[in-house]
Amino acid sequence: MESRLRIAVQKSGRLSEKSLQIIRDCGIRFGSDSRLLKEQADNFPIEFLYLRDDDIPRYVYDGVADIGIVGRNEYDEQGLELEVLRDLGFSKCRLSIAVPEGFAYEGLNSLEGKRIATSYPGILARKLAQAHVNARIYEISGSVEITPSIGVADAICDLVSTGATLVSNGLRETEAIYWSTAVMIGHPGLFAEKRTILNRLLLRIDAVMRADDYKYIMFNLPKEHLDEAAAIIGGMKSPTVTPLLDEAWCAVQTVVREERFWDVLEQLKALGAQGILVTAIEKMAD
Ligand code: PRT
Ligand code: ZN
Repeated sequence: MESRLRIAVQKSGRLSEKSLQIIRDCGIRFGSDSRLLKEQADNFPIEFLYLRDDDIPRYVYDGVADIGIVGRNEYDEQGLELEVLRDLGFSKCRLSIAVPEGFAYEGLNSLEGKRIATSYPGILARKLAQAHVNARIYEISGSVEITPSIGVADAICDLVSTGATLVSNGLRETEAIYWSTAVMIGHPGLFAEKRTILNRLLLRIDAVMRADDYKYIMFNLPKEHLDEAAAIIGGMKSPTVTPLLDEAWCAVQTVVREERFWDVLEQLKALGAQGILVTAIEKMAD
């Protein structure tokens, strides 16, 4: 029987949609019926297991799944030794200390002897140990942000993205102790056939993620400014330059890193570039 790579993704939650989208962007077709526990792709040897995010590292560790997509926070909290194959960059959040109004927070030392509620006792304990702070950690699986108001804890350590939840519970974010994004984790001992499928998948994922980092731009430029434009664009290779009917002008095509894009655009305009067209790149492989 043909071997299939088993990937564990969150069944329903913050990671689900983007985890499946990145696989879809790799040209892999499947139904993504969230009522199912297991499903196969139509055109790639991969099989999905839809699980609670907390269970994903353990399933990969035990070899039930070969790879998985999970928040780095969950992976680090569980402390199972796996391969982190890729940082996928989405579901960005931080693990922060937050305190009620009136708590004079001056750093981790202010937590000495205090009760801290969290769903991430492992990461918090490591951080406190590094800072030589002794505190009492209360492990709670959810609704951590209400614990100070009901007298269960003096402070909390919880995931934050916008911070709105903390504010609406009368808490102040005082210090981030850990940063997380979604990661693809893998079983370190995959046998050759599965490793080959994994490498095919990673090649596609890299192409999708690289494409997100770049824009494709085309513009017309007075030829005399070509060297200056090339220096501004920098980047991977020299740009493609095509002559135009008007011999004083040329057409230029190239890719530019997303984070430099507005800078580059302004500088090209200053050189006299015209008819600037910008498009997103769908895939980009070496
Ligand atoms: O059911 P299952 O166990 O699978 O899901 P879950 O409820 O345990 O996890 P889920 O879907 O809530 O989160 C999955 C992962 O998303 C986490 O492990 C993080 O890696 C990541 N992530 C990103 C977040 C957030 N952002 C986030 N904001 N996880 C949780 N939150 C919480 C936060 O703690 C707060 O209570 O969302 C609330 C709103 O946040 P604010 O700051 O935007 O108000
Ligand atoms: Zn969970």
